Amino acid sequence: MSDMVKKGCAGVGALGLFIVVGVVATLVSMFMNLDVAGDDQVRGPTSVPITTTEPRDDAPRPNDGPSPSAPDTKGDAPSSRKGGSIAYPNTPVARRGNVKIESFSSSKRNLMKIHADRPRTFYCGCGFEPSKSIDLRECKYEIRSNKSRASRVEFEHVVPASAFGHQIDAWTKGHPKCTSSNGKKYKGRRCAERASSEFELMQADMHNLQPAVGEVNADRLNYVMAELDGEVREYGVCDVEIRDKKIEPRPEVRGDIARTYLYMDWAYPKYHLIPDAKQRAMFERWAKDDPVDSWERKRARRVADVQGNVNPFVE
Ligand SMILES: [Ca+2]
Ligand SMILES: [Ca+2]
Repeated sequence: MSDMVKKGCAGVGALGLFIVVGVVATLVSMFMNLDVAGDDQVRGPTSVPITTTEPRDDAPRPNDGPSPSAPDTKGDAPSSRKGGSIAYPNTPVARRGNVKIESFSSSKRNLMKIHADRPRTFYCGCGFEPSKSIDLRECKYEIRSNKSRASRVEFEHVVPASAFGHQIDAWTKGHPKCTSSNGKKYKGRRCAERASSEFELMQADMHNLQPAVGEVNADRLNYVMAELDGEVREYGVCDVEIRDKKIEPRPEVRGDIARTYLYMDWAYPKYHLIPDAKQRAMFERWAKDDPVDSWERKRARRVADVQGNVNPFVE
């Protein structure tokens, strides 16, 4: 073989080796890229650092339950617990609810002043006088059955007093303080009012109280908020339906009611006043469909001025 042919063969060999190395490097690079892409596809929440500061949903919560003893001072996150999208402010629990107004009767007096420039009942929109009498004809209200209570305004608990009262021992079991002058023991709401300052404060929380036609208040009892089929009118033109232990309020106050429930659930978390995700979803929808208006905001601020705590869902 001539020198020229030998040099040519060596050159072709070197070029071949170079091409092989290049192809292998390209394949390795492609493989690595594929691998990275695959890693991205499977990378999910597990790659996000898991924080352990929030208590687990199923962790024991020593402050839960009906005992009105030590106040619950930890923050909590019921919005995530119940699957809601309206966030609960992380205010310490001891500063959320009413700790100032100690009697229901003083709340009622305060609320008559708060509503003085807008004396309209909540469910039916009937006007009322400082004397608490209602002009039923003006609002085309028709009495269903209870004439004396239909003619007077009463302050109604939007979240019923029994919803939290039933979780207080004095209500369900009685208390040594609950003995009549004739020696007879009693329980229920009267005993909770006498023996539980925690119940008194919750019952007197003005954010949860609205003026209502007494008859509607009487018929509502402790029934839950709901959407009912049909539009029966048992109270004249007033768009409120009460049946099957449920109440459907008019659309104009559904957001106000939702924000009251959210407030009560947030302010007094151990009572779980929005008991499940379905109710919470309904209230969140109501809150969205009936946003805060100027009167609702004005009223909440007046209540906060007197009572000392805000409803953050109305701010
Ligand atoms: Ca209706
Ligand atoms: Ca409204």
